[in-house]
Amino acid sequence: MAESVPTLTSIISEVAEVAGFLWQRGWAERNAGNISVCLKDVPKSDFPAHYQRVDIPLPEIAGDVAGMSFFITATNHRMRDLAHKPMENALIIRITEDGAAYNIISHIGPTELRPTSELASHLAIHSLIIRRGTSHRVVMHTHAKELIALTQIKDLCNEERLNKLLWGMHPETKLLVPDGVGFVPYIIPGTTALGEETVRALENHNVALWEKHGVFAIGPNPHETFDLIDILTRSASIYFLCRSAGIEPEGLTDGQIEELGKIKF
Ligand code: 2HA
Ligand code: ZN
Repeated sequence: MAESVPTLTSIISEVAEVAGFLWQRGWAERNAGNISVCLKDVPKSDFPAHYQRVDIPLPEIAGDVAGMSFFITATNHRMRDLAHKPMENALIIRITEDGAAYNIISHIGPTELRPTSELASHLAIHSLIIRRGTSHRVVMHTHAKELIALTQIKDLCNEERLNKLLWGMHPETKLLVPDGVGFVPYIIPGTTALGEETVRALENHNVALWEKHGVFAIGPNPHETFDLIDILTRSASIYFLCRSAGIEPEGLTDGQIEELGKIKF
């Protein structure tokens, strides 16, 4: 799939389009969910020349992303509104050179937008991506109800069992999400501890399920990040379709999943 051209305008319109998908899927009630995009590849000339130079302190030093800018959804705003008016429901922040604070770059005005309540998790994950040096730029959190429902089943709150179930419901899940999901036991939303556990879960995966809360995914652009969540929810939906028809789904065998793992997609 073609990489999106990293201009600020194209990034903002792609985030807006995907925000609409999250709403349409029923994964983004009220202010639910948040998206951030690292703008390190965007040309400097794309950025507004003027911005508020107030330093807003961060709870933890974000050294790995010091000096970097992010397009990030605003706290207490709706995905369905962002889909139509991205710059009224999201903002650009720049982390200060010492990593101790951020400035709001784009938004000058009375509405005083502030970044998502999950800023700590977003910055911790972007820091992980920077340390890894991969082409991932997008961090996406949504309340994908099909995946949340899986984490309501105590027996499934385990990475091995979750991945066996998700891969077993459809062969393409293993092909398209070969590393599966990480699992984060329940932690209060918006906390640094939740960010730390999410980073741990994403060490070996591009998707982490938050127990009884939602999903976090990372990817190179908004569409491909959405795809990961979309594919996993298809598997979860097949599981629940079978269960609601009174069938315990058989799933693919370990051998079939292993065989799929050898295919380069
Ligand atoms: O943005 O989804 O987890 C609101 C949330 C918090
Ligand atoms: Zn949430």
